[in-house]
Amino acid sequence: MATIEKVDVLITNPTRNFVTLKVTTSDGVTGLGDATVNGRELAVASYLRDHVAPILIGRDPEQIEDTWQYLYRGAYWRRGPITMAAIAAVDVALWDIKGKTAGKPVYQLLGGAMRSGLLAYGHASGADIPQLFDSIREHQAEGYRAIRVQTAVPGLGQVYGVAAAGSTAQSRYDYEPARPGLRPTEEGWDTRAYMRHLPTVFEAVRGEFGPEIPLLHDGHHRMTPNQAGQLGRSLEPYDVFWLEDCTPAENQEGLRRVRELTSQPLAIGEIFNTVWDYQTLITEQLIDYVRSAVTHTGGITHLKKIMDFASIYQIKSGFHGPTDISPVGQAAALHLGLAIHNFGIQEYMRHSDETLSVFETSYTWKDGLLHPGENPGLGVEYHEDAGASYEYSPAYLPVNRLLDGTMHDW
Ligand code: EZ4
Ligand code: CO
Repeated sequence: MATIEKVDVLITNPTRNFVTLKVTTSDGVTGLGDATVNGRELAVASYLRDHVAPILIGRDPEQIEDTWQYLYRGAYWRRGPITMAAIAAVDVALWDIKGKTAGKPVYQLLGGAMRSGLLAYGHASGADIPQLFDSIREHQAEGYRAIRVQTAVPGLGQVYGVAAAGSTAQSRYDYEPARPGLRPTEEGWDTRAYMRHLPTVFEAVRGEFGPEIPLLHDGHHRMTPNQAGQLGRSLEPYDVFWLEDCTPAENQEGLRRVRELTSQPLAIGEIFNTVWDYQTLITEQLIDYVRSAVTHTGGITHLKKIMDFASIYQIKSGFHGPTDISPVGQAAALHLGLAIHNFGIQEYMRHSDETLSVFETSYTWKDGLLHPGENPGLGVEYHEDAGASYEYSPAYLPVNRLLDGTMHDW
């Protein structure tokens, strides 16, 4: 029996920080897992290096479920983004090893392909309507068949989801919210101004681009349940594919009020880390899409269970795929998405060329569809020399204040 012989934590910053776990077996097989938690990277790196790596040495790399339970139950302290990202990294690295050992892509081990490719959406944004239209056209030219729409709000400065003014398609591609620096930048926010403005944006976009193209929007945790219900109602004429994170869903029961008010499809879960965060949302059918990332929700093993649970309630996947999910995390999402019945849509932002010089991927993008590729395992190679040439440097997500200075959800 091969054993786990070496566990390395690799940190790199090819235009943004990434934490990657590399597990090596006594047979010389290596597996990769993504452990990047945006703005809190070193906490996961320490968790893995100081507390997980030493107890993995000597274990059987084939025992994925046992190792998952060993780390989850064995920590005693349950759940939380740091713990669950660390467990996810180990889990994904072990799936990578199992695939390489079997000579099969991971999706085959998960039951095989359910579809020829994964419908993906990209991020269009603009400071005003003409810029937004240009951005949507650029995405259509890139092959995107579904597009997320975010705009500035009149009277407010930089807000979530809008690419910084003056950035080019190359450097912008796409909206990246973490900013390098020793502390977070501050943004200003007014929910009522946003709620008045957004329906006019969707009216304009539908007028220009017609009824067919799936359009998405992210509310980024900023509304109360009543406000979310009102916004959902005002978007109903524009057939929005999903309204994401309409409230901070820590209070899952709050979504009952949103559902009472609107039939607008809802997506939630990018900051969730276990099935327990979804329990009420799923059993009461209070959402339509699960937004989790493999990276932040305990890995392929745990997110597969969440999706199987969700499938009973006709709830689909819409896995988180921003640039702070590394190419390893993105590949894991693609293998899982290809294999589950209740796949919905996959978020896809292309990584920078620097990132792709460290992480060599084999997933493909064609006619608006992603495919994880046929390489054994995840199909991602990590070039350690290139990675080591980009040193960690602190970067934080912004914080949000209401116009009177009150801290608000960002
Ligand atoms: O703010 O990935 O839907 N996508 C998002 C992202 C998140 C960032 C946080 O790291 O909400 O832009
Ligand atoms: Co989001």
